[in-house]
Amino acid sequence: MSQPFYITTPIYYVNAEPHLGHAYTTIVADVASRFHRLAGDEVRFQTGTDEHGDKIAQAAQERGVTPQQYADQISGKFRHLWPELHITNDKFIRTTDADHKQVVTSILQKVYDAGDIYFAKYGGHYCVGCERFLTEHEMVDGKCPDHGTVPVYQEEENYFFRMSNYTSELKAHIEAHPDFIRPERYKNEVLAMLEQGLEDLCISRPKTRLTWGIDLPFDPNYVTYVWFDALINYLTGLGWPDGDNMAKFWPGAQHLIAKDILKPHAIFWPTMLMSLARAEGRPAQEYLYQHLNVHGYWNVDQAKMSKSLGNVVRPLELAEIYGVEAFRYFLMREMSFGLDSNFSEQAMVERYNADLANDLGNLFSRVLTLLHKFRGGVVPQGIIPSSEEEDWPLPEGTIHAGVHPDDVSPGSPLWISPGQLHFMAAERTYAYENEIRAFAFHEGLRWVWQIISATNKFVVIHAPWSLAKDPQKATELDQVLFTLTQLLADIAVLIWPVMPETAEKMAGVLGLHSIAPGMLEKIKANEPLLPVGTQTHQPPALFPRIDTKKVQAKAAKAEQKADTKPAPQAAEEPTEISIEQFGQVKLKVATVLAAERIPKADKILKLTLDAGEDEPRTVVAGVAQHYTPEELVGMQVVIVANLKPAKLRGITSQGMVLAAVGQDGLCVVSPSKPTPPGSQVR
Ligand code: ME8
Repeated sequence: MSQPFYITTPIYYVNAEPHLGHAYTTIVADVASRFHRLAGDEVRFQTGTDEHGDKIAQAAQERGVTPQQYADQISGKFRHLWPELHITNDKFIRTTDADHKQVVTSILQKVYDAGDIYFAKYGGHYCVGCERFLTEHEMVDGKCPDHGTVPVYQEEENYFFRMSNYTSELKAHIEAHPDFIRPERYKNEVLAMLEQGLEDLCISRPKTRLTWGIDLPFDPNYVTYVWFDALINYLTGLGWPDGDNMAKFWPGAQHLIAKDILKPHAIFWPTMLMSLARAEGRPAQEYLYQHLNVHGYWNVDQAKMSKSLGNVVRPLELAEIYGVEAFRYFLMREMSFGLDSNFSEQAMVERYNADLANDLGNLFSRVLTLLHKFRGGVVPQGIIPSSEEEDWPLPEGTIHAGVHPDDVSPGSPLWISPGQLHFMAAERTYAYENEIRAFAFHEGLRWVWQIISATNKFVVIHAPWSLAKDPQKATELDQVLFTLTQLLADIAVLIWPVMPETAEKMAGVLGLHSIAPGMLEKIKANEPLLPVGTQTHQPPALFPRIDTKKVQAKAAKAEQKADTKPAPQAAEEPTEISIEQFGQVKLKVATVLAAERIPKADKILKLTLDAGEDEPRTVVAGVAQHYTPEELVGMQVVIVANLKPAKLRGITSQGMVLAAVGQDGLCVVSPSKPTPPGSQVR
């Protein structure tokens, strides 16, 4: 049944140019939108830019332009990038749009009139990077864990939103709707925050400090706090309060964000919506969004992307080298939605060659070349048999029907009949659909690649070139080529949300006019997409192979450059150090979450450690000749936590594991009793 689907990305700050992270979120939203269009749903997809607040005012000031000029310039960069990445948003919203200002003003007034906003004095630790006050609990060693900066203590009179009043109502909603926030790990994180209790939210900034914002309707001396302003964009874009789109799309609203802005979306926003519902005398359920979908962070070459590390990935540069389609595919296939992922050009090239050039590209050109060679490029007579109807001749020594499609894994010696291949494609399409609906894109693509592998195997098993030699086998050859061509059409439909241009190119060559709603249903129902007699065209090379040697050489050169930086002079070894000097070394307990061998390195292991921090750390340790990875997992170790990161074999090591060097070899230092990760060692 067709359902309206409303998806939003965060509105991005205009203090920095678009990078890999922004591109990923927006591509995910595009893939989800395209999938829902393909499934016949009515879709609305919104993205945009967040333009008020301290950060933008500061960035504009540094460049000597007005905040509006600066916002216009950077917002334009985002707006122009999206079509280049084949993004099909229906709306691009800016928080400086007049209608948005109007909506924010009106919601503020309603919430104020209903008694949920009050005036009070407050002192707190303000992080400009986060644009919010951090609680003591959130700070690590007195710093913002996300920005590594010391928040500024500020005391002033401000307006506050009674967020704390909604703590139990929000908790009850999350518990009653387990997929309100997904994947589950983020739901648990939010429940833990609620468990600690909520403070009220400061929602104003005095104009003496900041003028770049929307005026509070009930006090002209203040502007609205940027998050209260920004979150409301999701309603403005639908024409709140009574645009047609509001009634149609808001009940199915889905937000998409990365983990960095979980708290504003999972706590500020739903409590704001609950308050708005209360102010209007409506049940909160009518205003709460349907799902918050949270993904992890992209790191680059194992390190956090940052200007200072010079590793910020610009989406267009990659798209220019590898093509937009391959770039979109890589991002969707590589990241397990919800977890962090590492970006490297090397990995991208490997996936490109394996999945796109070898599996998909070869299959496409191979099948069409055979079809042209033996049947003039015309889809021959054939059927999609049900398993009962199928009476396919058995080659000697093979196992026949009754084989479950799950057993037909690439490389297995099992036989696949045409009926089984079609049946498998239908089954995998159901699985693909479920995964994409649940935002598990990498899993969805895995199912599609199983179809591609099985089809490649089908070519080898049935060897059309041998069938063609025997005139008695003409009907068999027809059926094999019919099945293969239908499978190419199925695959084109399934990859369309991720690689629309490639899919349309494939469809055009196959004589399928367009990829349209209803096709997914046909594949699931085992109905052919291509009528018998369809004339196909000669296949173009979809994904020419990339020379990995060239990419490796480029990476080696970059690494060499980094390694040849002059080494610091070895200082004369002091015999004694002061307690202050020792105090500079931060030692911490950490638990080994994972340990992996590193190809072509027999002395070192890559360890993933829980050091009681927001994210696990990667540390490269020279213990491979003394411990197996399995022995280390679960073990507690002591690390030097403030050692300058160093790159070893292309991996950035964020610390050092302590070990005693005895006569019998090396022995990792471990606390004598289980100790919470992150505990200091003194
Ligand atoms: O937070 N990996 O804007 P922002 C994955 N204006 N995704 C990343 C990423 C990375 N390394 N870096 C950024 C804001 N992103 C607010 C939002 S919404 C009402 C206001 C993506 O420009 C990801 O989607 O800092 C993340 O949540 C977002 O960019 C943050 O964008």
